[in-house]
Amino acid sequence: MERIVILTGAGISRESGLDTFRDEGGIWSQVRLEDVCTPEGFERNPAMVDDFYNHRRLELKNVTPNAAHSALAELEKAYGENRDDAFLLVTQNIDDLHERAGSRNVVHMHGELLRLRCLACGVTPAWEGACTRETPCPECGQKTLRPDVVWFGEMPLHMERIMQAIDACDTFVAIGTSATVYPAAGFAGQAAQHAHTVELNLVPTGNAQLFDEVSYGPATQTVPRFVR
Ligand code: BV8
Repeated sequence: MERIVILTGAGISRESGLDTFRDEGGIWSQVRLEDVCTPEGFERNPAMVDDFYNHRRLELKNVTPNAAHSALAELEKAYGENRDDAFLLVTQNIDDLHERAGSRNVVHMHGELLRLRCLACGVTPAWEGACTRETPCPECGQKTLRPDVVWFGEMPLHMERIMQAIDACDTFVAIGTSATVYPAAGFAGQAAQHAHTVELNLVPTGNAQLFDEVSYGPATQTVPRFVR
């Protein structure tokens, strides 16, 4: 069976009602990345960062997966027990829409919105509600919780596993990502050395010339068509 790696970005969740980052009116036009998506920003004003992620947790409760998420879950079913990442879904997104659509082999390289991390004892509890500076860690009781997401300047997660899967894949598909943020933006170039590459995005990205196959338009149209 052909081995496939799929990389998704904020664009796949756009039609579920979640803002992207860099489109017009996107998240980085509403709040400064430096203030809410860096360790320095958290150091400077943790309450502002708490508010930013509490707002997104609340928003996530009111949205549902769309046809693009469902199409990827369908595609994964064809891989059955899917031994050794023959099908791997790598997402830059911190929402849980892939999982709620039924995807199983999902790697969140930028962490997860519905998880916290305790800076004192290291536990990463699932977290649906609001987290503030007064929220005690469920494990050690200390008030040292932060969002379990990867900020700029922090090491993305599961990189070795992702690199191995890309090196071994026959097909690499990038969906709904502007190819702006590294190291994710470098995956297409790595795959293009040996695999068939596909870009499914609203519009061509800066990586467009790296792709053998492209389809531009809303993900709820391009992804089900690609999967069929
Ligand atoms: C790191 C946190 C090193 C969670 C995010 C070169 C190499 C390595 C690093 C760097 C490098 N150059 C610069 C860096 C540093 C930096 C970086 O890349 N900066 C950029 C801005 C130049 N990278 C990092 O800091 C990374 N860490 O490299 O660590 C290291 C090494 C050793 C030890 C320690 C450290 C960490 C990056 C992770 C940052 N965290 N998020 C959160 O709050 O969400 S990144 C942020 O951008 C988002 O989370 C998202 O994950 C990411 C990418 O955005 P996209 O998903 O692509 O979204 P965007 O809005 O940009 O685009 C949406 C797309 O969808 C568009 O193309 C649009 O056309 C399309 N679209 C819209 N609607 C639809 C659609 N498509 C289809 N259908 C639609 N309806």
